[in-house]
Parts: sequence; structure tokens; C-alpha cells
Amino acid sequence: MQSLSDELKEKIKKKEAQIVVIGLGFVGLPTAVLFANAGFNVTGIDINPKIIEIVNEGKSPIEEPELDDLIRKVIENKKLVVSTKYDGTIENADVIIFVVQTPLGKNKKPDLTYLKNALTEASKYIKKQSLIIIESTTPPGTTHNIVIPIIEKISKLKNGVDFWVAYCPERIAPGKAVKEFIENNRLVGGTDETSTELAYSLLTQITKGKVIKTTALTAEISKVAENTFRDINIAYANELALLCEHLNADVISVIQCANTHPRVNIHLPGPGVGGPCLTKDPHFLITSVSMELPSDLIIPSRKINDYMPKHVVSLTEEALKNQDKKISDCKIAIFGLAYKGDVNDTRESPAIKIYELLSARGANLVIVDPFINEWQGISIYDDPINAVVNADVILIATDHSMFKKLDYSLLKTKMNEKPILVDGKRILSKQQIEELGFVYVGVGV
Ligand code: SAJ
Repeated sequence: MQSLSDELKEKIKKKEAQIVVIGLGFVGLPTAVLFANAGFNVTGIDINPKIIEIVNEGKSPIEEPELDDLIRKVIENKKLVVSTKYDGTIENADVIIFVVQTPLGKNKKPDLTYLKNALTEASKYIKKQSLIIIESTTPPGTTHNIVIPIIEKISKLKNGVDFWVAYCPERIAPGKAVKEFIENNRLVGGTDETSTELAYSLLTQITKGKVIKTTALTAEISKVAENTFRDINIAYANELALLCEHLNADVISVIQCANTHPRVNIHLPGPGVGGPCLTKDPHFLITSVSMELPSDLIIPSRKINDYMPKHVVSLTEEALKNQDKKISDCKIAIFGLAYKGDVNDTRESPAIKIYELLSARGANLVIVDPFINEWQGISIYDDPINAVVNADVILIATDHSMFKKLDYSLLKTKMNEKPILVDGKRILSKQQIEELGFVYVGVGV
């Protein structure tokens, strides 16, 4: 006789399992769309009615290559249905995937309110024989110590008997969501053998990459450890940049030389680290569900990266001082508001911190970003040529491809005498920019 979990596995393999995805943000929406596109009947739930309205029109509320086309397709063929309501959908769900936001709260502590609320609400309707997947980033221990107890308490069902839970983190970079969801390797962190097997059979339906089986706790730690590795590596590059400025050397040449070693891969310095992941996950790593753990490396690295916007402002201030100018008397064109190149995402962007610091010093500021039209009521230039009229400084805060290809000699003709170019991302050649008549200042040079 087939066990209940075998029946569910069979349903998943035949794509007959009903999937509910809770949270249709940057990660949840591509998750829902890809399962629907693979042939599953998917219901997406989000408490934000605006998201539901846009998706129902067959459009994407976020800018992601390929996502618009896929949404149109799965809304038209009714493989994806979206709603703000839990009741009437969860009762029939064989698989429930939680992808709600887990932000940093006060004092940089994880704020699991959205996840707890979604679990509490959904648990009222969960049926027997369902698979629960947690895809949100969580502090280690959350699946066992928070997720399972909430479901058991509200649903009165028993974990491992009536339902199964696995932690399966996402690893997609914003701007490449669809491609990376399909191609990247995935982790499946089960809470027992059955949940691992069920989650494995589910993820292999949409992933071409390897699906690696492990425990929920290991997957939780691995997820935040990956982003923390990157954050620490960038902090090292940033500290190296600060050292090179004192040593009168160019950090980019140093990193290029060092990276020719077969076991060295130093990341790139810049105006700071942005985005929702690298700025958050190191704090999650050191905050297990019950206590804050000691760390002599992780938080100091965060501090280095958090300092970089101030450093870029200091570099600007110093360059202006050398010309007997004050920030408050100058016009500065900030090139880039997004947190990284070629995306329209401004979450935790170092460019915003730079903007705020310069604004507090009384600078006359304009922003150029080809991916963003407006930010906090401020209109943003997409054409740099109009933005730099009578500017004293161009400050590159984001490495959009467009900024690498501009005609800086033309821009210079619109700017004030002795224009300064502050290259926060080190995307231009110091020599070429100086030859055009700019004063070139860069992080780590
Ligand atoms: N940055 C540097 N120097 C570098 C690389 C990046 O200063 O050498 C800066 C970027 O400009 C940006 C920030 O770091 O401000 C973060 O950008 P990112 O490209 O490192 O990554 P994210 O935040 O867009 O996505 C990361 C990815 N994690 C890793 O590469 C380990 C992605 O795979 C994760 O899925 C994502 O976090 C997430 O959702 O956790």
C-alpha cells in the first residue's frame, strides 16, 4: 500500500499537486510563475492588493528579464491565479511555499513578523498530507523552533505525520531571477527523510542545476553564510582600497595581480554594499533563534562596508577643498541610484546614503539613473547631458553599463571649470579621464 507521503510524491511528479505560494515579491513571484509554467496549478497569495491587480493584468510589478512574458502566459492559461485571501485556497493545497519578507528590525535584529503572521493565517486552513516549504531567508533554527511549532499549534496537525516541512532557500540575484532560478544549484533542507525527499521531487521540477539534500538547519546556515562570505570579501576589498589610498597605490591593479594566484579571488571595492541580502544576512547568521552569538569578523566587516558611503563623500569634499570650494556651494551629479549595476532596485543602496550625506552638507544634487524615473518625489534624469549642466562634480555611485560608455569629453563641456569625477565604482580609466581635463578621484587610488 502506498504511504500518504508516496501519494503526495506521485502527485508532485505528475504535476498534479496544487501549489500555493505565499508572498509575491522579488522571489515569490518568480517562484509561483516558474511552477505554473512547468504545468502545476498555482495560487499566489499576497496581502498587497496592488501586486494582485498588476499580476492579474498579466504584467510584472518588478523589473525582471523574461518575467513579464511568463506572467502573461500563465495568467492567460490560468495556471496561475492570484489572490489576497488565504481561505478557499490553502484548504486544497498540497504544497505551500512561504516566501514573505524577513527584514531586519530594530537594533538589526531579524523581524519575523511577516513570516509568523503568514504561518498563523495559513495554518488555520492547512489540510493533512501537505508539504510546507520555507523559502524566506531565516535566522538559523527558525524552521524547527518557530515554523513547526506555529503550524502544529494552530492546525492541530502533527509534523512528520500529517504534514512535512523543508527549508529551501533561494539563491537568485535580482535582475537575473528567472535564469538563476532555473540554472542555479538549490539546497533542500528537510526536517526528516520524508520532507527532504518530497521537497527534492518538487524542486527538480523547475531546476536544471543540482538539488542538494541536507538538513533544514544546515540549509538555513548555508544560505546566510553564502551572502556573509561575499560581504566579508567585499569588506576586505574595501579595506584594501583604504590602505592603497595611503600607500599611494591603485587597489584595482593590486587585486588584479593578487587574483592571478590560483586560490585567491578578492572581490571589488566600491561605495559600499547595498541590496536586501548582503546587508541583512550577516546579522541573521549571528542571531540564532534564542541568542546573539559572538563574532569578531562578521559585524566588523559590515561596519567597513557601511563606512564606504562616508568615505566617498570625504573623497569628494577633499577634492573640492583642493580647489577652495565647499560642498554647499557646488552642484554634484550622482550617477546611479540603484544598489547595483543595470537594475532598478534601490533597496539599501549606498547611492542613497551618499545622496543623504551630501544633501545634509547642503550640496545642490541631481541624480542620473537610466533605470529609475522618480525617487521620493525627486525626478531623476535618464540623460546625463542635461543633468551635468553647471555641475562641479560627477559622482559615480552605481556601475550601470551606460556610465562606462558615456562621452565624458562632451559632458565636460557642460560642466563648470575644473570638473571633478569621483569614481566610486572604479569603472573608468583614471588616465583617460584626466586626459580629458577632469580631476579624477576614485575609491582605492
Ligand atoms: N558589490 C561590491 N563588490 C563586489 C560585488 C558586489 O561592492 O565585488 C556590491 C554591489 O555593488 C551591491 C552589493 O555588493 O551593492 C550586493 O550585490 P551582489 O551582486 O553581491 O548580490 P545581490 O545582493 O544582488 O544578491 C546576492 C547574491 N548572493 C551571492 O552572490 C552570494 C544572490 O545569489 C543571492 O540569491 C541574493 O544575494 C539573495 O537573495 O540572498
